[in-house]
Amino acid sequence: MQKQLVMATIGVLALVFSVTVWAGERTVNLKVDGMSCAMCAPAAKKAVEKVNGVKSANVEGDRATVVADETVQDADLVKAIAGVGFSATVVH
Ligand SMILES: [Cu+2]
Repeated sequence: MQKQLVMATIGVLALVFSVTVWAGERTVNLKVDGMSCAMCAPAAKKAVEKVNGVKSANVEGDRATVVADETVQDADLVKAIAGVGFSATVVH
């Protein structure tokens, strides 16, 4: 009985741990249109980094690479970029 309880506890902990890892971070790649000068990329980067749950954003050329919490929606990122005047589409 005692042993079963211990095994069950370990099982639950393992499950919680794996879910936590799964619900961790994800990387989203976006194509950003409308960036016409050297100041555009930093503006887009800054806008994306303001989104709640975004860990980091890198913009190079017309591509943005965003590392964010699993809870962050693609639409949140697109909306943030649209907010500073560019149009973004998620690249799969
Ligand atoms: Cu610009």
